[in-house]
Amino acid sequence: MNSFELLLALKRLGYLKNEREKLWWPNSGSFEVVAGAILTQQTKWSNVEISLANLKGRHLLDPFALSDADEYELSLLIAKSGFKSQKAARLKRLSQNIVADFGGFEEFAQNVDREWLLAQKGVGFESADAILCYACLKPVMVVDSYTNRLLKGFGYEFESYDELQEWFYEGVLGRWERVRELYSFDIDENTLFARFHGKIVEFCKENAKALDTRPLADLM
Ligand code: 39A
Repeated sequence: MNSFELLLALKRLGYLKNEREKLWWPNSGSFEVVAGAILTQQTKWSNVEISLANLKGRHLLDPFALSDADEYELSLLIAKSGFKSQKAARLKRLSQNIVADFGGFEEFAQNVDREWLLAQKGVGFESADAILCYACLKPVMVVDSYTNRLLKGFGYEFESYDELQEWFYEGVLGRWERVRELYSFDIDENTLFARFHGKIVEFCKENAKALDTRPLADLM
């Protein structure tokens, strides 16, 4: 199997089922995704939504406002997402670095690279790629625990994050004309990878129980 065939299978099953957001991640292209990528580490997305709503209510979904926020107050607003002190400190420091190195979110989104993101405290491969794909709208595929789980179900074991990510790139970028034919609109690489990752998360969440007990071939 290649990643194009996986894309086809997920599309045939009807994913994305939630079409509210074209890029799947709510408010893609905004600073909110940067905050969400940190908050979502080791917790459920429903908890992140509560934290993000709290930050929004205090006008803190902005790198300048977060840079100046009181860290303790911040930790209370994001408490639902867990690791509240650590995440508050990391959010604040990341915001300060965005302001210091780029001067604002738009400049950050245009100019940041993976190396800069990976040098930030608390930003690993998955968070860096989520920020690149969904906040900065770059053609990057996010690889997470759902992705690993799904591919393992097909008997694939990858040695590293980069190797698994490369598997995704190879399978679809080498068949771009066929990818384009799957969509009723003119799809670009960012949109494809953003939605592809969303399909995987939706599928794994919907089939969480079955994935533990039944062969993947029965579900696809
Ligand atoms: N685990 C997740 C999600 N589940 C999600 N959505 C649903 C919308 N996002 C954006 C990130 N991580």
